[in-house]
Amino acid sequence: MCRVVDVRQAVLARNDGLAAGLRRELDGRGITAVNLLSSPGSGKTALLELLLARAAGRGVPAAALTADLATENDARRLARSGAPVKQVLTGGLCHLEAAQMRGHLEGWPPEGTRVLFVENVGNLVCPAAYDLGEALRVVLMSVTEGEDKPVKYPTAFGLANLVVLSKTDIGGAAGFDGDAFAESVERVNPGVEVLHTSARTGQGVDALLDRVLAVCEGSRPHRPPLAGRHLREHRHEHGHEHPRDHPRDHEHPHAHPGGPGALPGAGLPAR
Ligand SMILES: Nc1nc2c(ncn2[C@@H]2O[C@H](COP(=O)(O)OP(=O)(O)OP(=O)(O)O)[C@@H](O)[C@H]2O)c(=O)[nH]1
Ligand SMILES: [Mg+2]
Repeated sequence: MCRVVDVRQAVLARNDGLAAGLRRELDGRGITAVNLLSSPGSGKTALLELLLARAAGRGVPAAALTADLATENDARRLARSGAPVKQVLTGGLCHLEAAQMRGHLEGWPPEGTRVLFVENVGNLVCPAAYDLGEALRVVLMSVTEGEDKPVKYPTAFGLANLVVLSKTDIGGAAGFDGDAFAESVERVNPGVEVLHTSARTGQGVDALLDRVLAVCEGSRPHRPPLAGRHLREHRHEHGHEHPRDHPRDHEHPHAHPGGPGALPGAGLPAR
């Protein structure tokens, strides 16, 4: 079991190194990368369709790289905006890695691109561990997924620079409890900004684009290269994260970060 953990940590350490290089490279090319994470179907592509169109409307050159296990459906949808779009087929892999990104960014996107949106594979577990050299990590959750998802997926939500609640147009029909959701987010990522969006009504899309452009313009700090390192420090044999001082040889049933009895945000890094 220890050997499995060692191998996994080595993979993450290698990814961290590549991501750091990629971040510098993208900075040098004047490109701000935005990593979009969510479970399948939360509305990443729908939101990106609008973001690309509105970026074009504001004269901001933007591109999108979208990852999928098996289809090119999302690239087809995004290409309708007229923006440069690339589909990455992961061939069954549940996340994107910095090495794959680097391969796809040779000579692409075109010179002058300012924002590169990266739609990760729909999954709230695997992609959270992999830094892609992004300047901003946005984690989405839709109103039909359950208010407790942030505490159930503390790594994904805890490492977000920005949380998006999507499909707010159907929040009423879904009986969504906004207070419970806000509390759940606050427990794993205190103080993180939460934007409400709807790809149907357009709610929140301009606000989200504003946040992205603020990072581009340097008026908001870039994301620190933290994901892999944090996870290496806190990952256990059974795949959960724990506070730094947590005993490694414990029995499993106990409070996890963000779980019952845990300190708010315990074990998760500052943004
Ligand atoms: N009502 C409503 N439906 C939405 C909204 N955004 C997306 N949808 C619908 O939700 C479904 C999934 O949307 P996608 O944009 O494909 O979601 P995704 O996160 O890109 O999915 P994967 O790439 O498979 O992970 C589609 O049927 C969309 O039309 C929204 O804001 N409101
Ligand atoms: Mg999609």
